[in-house]
Amino acid sequence: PTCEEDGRGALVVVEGLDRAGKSSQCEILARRLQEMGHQVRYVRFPDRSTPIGKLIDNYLRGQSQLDDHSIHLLFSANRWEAARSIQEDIANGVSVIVDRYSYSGAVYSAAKGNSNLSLQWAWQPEVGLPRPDLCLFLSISTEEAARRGGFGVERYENDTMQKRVRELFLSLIELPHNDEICVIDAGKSVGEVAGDILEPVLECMKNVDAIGPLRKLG
Ligand code: Z5A
Ligand code: MG
Repeated sequence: PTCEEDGRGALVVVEGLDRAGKSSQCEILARRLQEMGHQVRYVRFPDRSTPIGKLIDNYLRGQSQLDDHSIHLLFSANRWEAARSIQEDIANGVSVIVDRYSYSGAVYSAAKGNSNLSLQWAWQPEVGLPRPDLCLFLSISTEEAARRGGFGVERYENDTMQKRVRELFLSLIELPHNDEICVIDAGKSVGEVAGDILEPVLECMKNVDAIGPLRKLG
């Protein structure tokens, strides 16, 4: 009964620090929406399956060295290569749930210790990508994240980096034009967080035709 008739789908992005539970929540959300009769696709960035994604994967696993600008642009290119299919799905009434997007892109590059990439510079390649109708920011303290198991072996998985990432995320959220951001307390149980997420997502899906066509990031 809740199947979209001829309206467009919604673009819902899930962002947050490491181990905030983004991937777990995206999976639960996609499944729940499907069970409710909605058409949904789950997309995650980086998408390590494409040729660009494989370069990113090698870099993250420490198997290649790349200039900071270069890897930054690869992360962005990895979103651009998916942009058309996201737009098509949205136009066809499929809602797209995205695990990490442009906010991660800008923040992780700008947080790097000895890089001189500003947040403004890092945002520029994102301009023109499909703009989320809703961005859920899963907020978690560094202490709670630490309780969810130690860091993996990938680049960026260390305390200093995580602290900078957190500060930069918070500075982005406070920008007045970022009205699509909804902060979720991700320190609760998996089930509670899933419940808190569902409501704003359903609200967004209901209102998406009032927003008009999918917008572009500016
Ligand atoms: N990166 C970048 O630099 N530029 C970009 O443009 C993009 C990304 C897109 C890899 O990303 C790196 O790429 C990442 C950012 C950078 N760097 N770092 N560090 P990724 O998305 O592939 O990272 P990941 O390793 O898949 O996921 P994650 O983000 O670290 O985790 P998560 O998805 O937020 O959490 P999870 O996998 O759902 O859960 C983590 C654990 O916590 C797991 O054991 C769960 O069972 C547990 N968990 C989850 N929720 C809960 C609750 N509520 N309570 C208790 N335990 C929980
Ligand atoms: Mg994840």
